[in-house]
Amino acid sequence: MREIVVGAAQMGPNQKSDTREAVVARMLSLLDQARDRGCTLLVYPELALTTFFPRWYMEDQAEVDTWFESEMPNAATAPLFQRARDYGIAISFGYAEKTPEGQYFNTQILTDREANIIGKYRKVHLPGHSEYDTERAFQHLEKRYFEPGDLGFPVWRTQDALVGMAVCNDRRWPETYRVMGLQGVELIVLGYNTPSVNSQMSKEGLAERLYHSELSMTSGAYQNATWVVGVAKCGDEDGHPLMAGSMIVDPNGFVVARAETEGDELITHACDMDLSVFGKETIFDFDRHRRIEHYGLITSQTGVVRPE
Ligand code: CDV
Repeated sequence: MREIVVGAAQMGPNQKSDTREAVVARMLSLLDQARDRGCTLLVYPELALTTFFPRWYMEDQAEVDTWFESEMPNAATAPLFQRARDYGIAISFGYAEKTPEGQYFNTQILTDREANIIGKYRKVHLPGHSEYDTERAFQHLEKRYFEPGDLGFPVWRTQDALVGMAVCNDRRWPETYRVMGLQGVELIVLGYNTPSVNSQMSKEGLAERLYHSELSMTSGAYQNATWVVGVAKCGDEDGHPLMAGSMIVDPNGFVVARAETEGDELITHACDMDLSVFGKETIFDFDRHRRIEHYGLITSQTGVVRPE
């Protein structure tokens, strides 16, 4: 059996005033728990090291830069990489990346069990806006602070499986899963920071937000016969509620583990990679059943064009 014991390390809120070191101390505690539960891969959320700073409007680029990491690992995260290496646990987490060329991305990395970074993904689907929006209950300025990811949706062979990544809003887009599905992905790991309320429609609250998140991940898992692990940063962050709902979904679209709190919490599951084989060889055997001659609009057109 090709088994990966996956941990989803849901994190409670990171306040604006929290240091990277204080956040990493909590990540280390989750890593200790993951070791006790036999994990070989531990997944943390999007922007795991800081608060979800795109909720704040900033004009001073020097201030914006304080939320970004210009190298990984760095002094603050070195203890996490060291302990992961000591335990033989691969890790994946999100952070704001500033490249040597001065580009800014919402990034997630994946290591092997020796703590070497073997994969990097940069968020493709950036939600929100780039200028201050007076119509919203709160800001979501990802389009101001990040560029769309430039690495596509690769998958990596590790722990005898094909593993891919996505970040937050990417989980709502079927294209995310399908591009990885076409590379045979067996496990998709993703982190998210999702406000508990829709900033543009206050009546869309926690229940709807949790439902849409689950709907997206379970359907992506089923339609591509892959494991999906979604990990939240949640709770009251800088006075803004983020939803929880971290979960591990099997290749048939069933939730096999689910977080119960809105704080630091580890959920785990021994994921059998071979569970994805049946779906990939039958109803979702892409090679036999896909009809790409009818899918051209998906890559030739971005928005909706209605017939006259
Ligand atoms: N961090 C995110 O990408 N959040 C979005 C919100 C804005 C909807 C999400 O898809 O969860």
